[in-house]
Amino acid sequence: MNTIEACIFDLDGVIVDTAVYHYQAWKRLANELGFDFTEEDNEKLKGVSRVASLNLILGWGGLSKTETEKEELATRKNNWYVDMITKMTPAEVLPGAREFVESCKQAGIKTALGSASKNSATILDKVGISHLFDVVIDGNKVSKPKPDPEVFLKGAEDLGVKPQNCVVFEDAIAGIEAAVNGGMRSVGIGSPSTLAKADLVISGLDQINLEKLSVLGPISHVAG
Ligand code: B16
Ligand code: MG
Repeated sequence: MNTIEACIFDLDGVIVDTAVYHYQAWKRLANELGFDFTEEDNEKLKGVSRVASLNLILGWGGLSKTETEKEELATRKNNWYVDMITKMTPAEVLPGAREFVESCKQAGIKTALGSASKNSATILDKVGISHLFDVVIDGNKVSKPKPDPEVFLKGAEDLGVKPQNCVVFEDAIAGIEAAVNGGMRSVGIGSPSTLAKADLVISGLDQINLEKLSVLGPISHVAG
């Protein structure tokens, strides 16, 4: 079995729950445009880029907009979202996330962030965990959305680790598919029925440690 040399973490839904802020900002935009936006709708946007999310929402509202109008709407939503995430605190790191990423680093496993968000630097800074990631690949650095593996392959490349030696942690179906498409093992965060293509599914990073991770493969440099 291939050794595990790097762990690549999605941000929203794995390290922090920014979906609640995306929800509030998209709902406000939809309401201003004259239709409603539910939490169920929001579920479908997890892991989906900002532009793709807007296109879906406009479709649900039965609206058609020009590219210039779409740019203005996406900016409006993002400004509200940024207002909320700049108020985030370290208490908002999801249970077990900080501890697990720290334990990876201590064991000599390299760590990367692999997120669709263009706001990942602000979020990591506000919750005080920027230093836990050797490499950050986000929506500013990639052009192809998950399930394309670009975000994770770039993370592996920048870490200097082969894809087959990486494990991806993801809460979105498209994210698990991106890991599979990139030739990486994956841990799904959520429900086993939804994330059936993941090699292992847990409810959150508080449910895993290095010993449990090692069911996916040997860890090369566990510190003594
Ligand atoms: P932004 P992830 C994703 O984060 C979110 O799940 C998704 O809802 C959001 O639309 C996307 O980031 C883009 O975010 O508007 O900040 O660029 O799960 O890939 O970490
Ligand atoms: Mg996610």
